Amino acid sequence: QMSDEERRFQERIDEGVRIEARDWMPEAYRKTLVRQISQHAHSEVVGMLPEGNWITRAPSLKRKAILMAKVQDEAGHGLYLYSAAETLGVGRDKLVDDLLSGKAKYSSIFNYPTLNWADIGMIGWLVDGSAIINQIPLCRCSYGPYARAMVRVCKEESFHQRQGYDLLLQMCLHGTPEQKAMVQDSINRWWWPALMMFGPSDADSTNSAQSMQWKIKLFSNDELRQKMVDQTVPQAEYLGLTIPDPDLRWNEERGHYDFGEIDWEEFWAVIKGNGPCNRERLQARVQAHENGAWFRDALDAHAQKQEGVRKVA
Ligand code: FAQ
Repeated sequence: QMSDEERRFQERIDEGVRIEARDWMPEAYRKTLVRQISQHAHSEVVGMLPEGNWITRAPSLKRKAILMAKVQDEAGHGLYLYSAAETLGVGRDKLVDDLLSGKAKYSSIFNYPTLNWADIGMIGWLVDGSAIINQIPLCRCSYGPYARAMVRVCKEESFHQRQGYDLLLQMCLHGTPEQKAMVQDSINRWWWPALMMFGPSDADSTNSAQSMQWKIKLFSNDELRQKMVDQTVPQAEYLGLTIPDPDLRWNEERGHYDFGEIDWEEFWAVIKGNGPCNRERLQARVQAHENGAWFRDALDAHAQKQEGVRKVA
């Protein structure tokens, strides 16, 4: 049973009005946004780790500069997103604590290792590619601060995706047979995890119905996943790669590619903390936080000193 306020709120959403930080909103709307935006922010921050792993081993100065710029963009995305979450009345310290204690989720994809240089291109192509498909609709979602943050994030992700594809083009079309084999090995490992980024199937997506009613989500998990497959298969063909799915085929009737069943057991295991790199990723973040303690202390000390100066004046 909706209260009058809730009914009025839903009407505004249905009319396409953007909700702003000071507007009245149901507590559950606030909560689901804090959950999704903070998870998204954590994904950007943890997402720096698999790529950061290759900065020191990039094969040329040019590739190294590109990779460093991309990783820095991701730090920036994390910061915009934490700021968007803060407009909902939750402190950044609390959000970071929830990540470090293992309470908050971040995208499953960042719990897989980057084993070869082609993985860097594969992340740009498949992971940023999927991220864009998921995030373009978020630019039109009902919560203003989140929607606006997404506009800039999406522009930067498009550049990330292109650099990934460019890296793979170089290896596949102009590389040695060994380099091409490296790319095939990489897609064999990243294809299915990339499809899992879109979340559980619609039937198992507990948050979807409400999030779609509130226009936080504009498309379902399965709709976006299908879009990713349809868009990516021709690109894989151009690279001369084989997608590791024997059930993948064009369905003339549907006008879409059919594809095989995702290993949902693997998906849920990764989400529950048991993926190949979950422990390593979290440990790296905890260590980074501990190593930064002196800086936070110095900021506090400085703020207190300024406060004292102001009182005297
Ligand atoms: N990983 O009911 P639903 C990037 C959880 S892109 C982990 O369908 P929802 C860019 C879900 O939270 C990646 N957990 O959930 C980059 C829920 O659990 P909860 C980040 C997942 O929220 C590129 C439960 O399963 N992008 O970082 C995943 O309606 C390269 C049930 O699922 C975003 O976060 C998963 N894959 O839909 C950076 C986009 N899927 O919270 C560096 C914004 C589901 O109830 C390098 N987020 N779960 O305990 C979204 O669009 C949505 O949150 C979905 C999930 C679509 C991810």
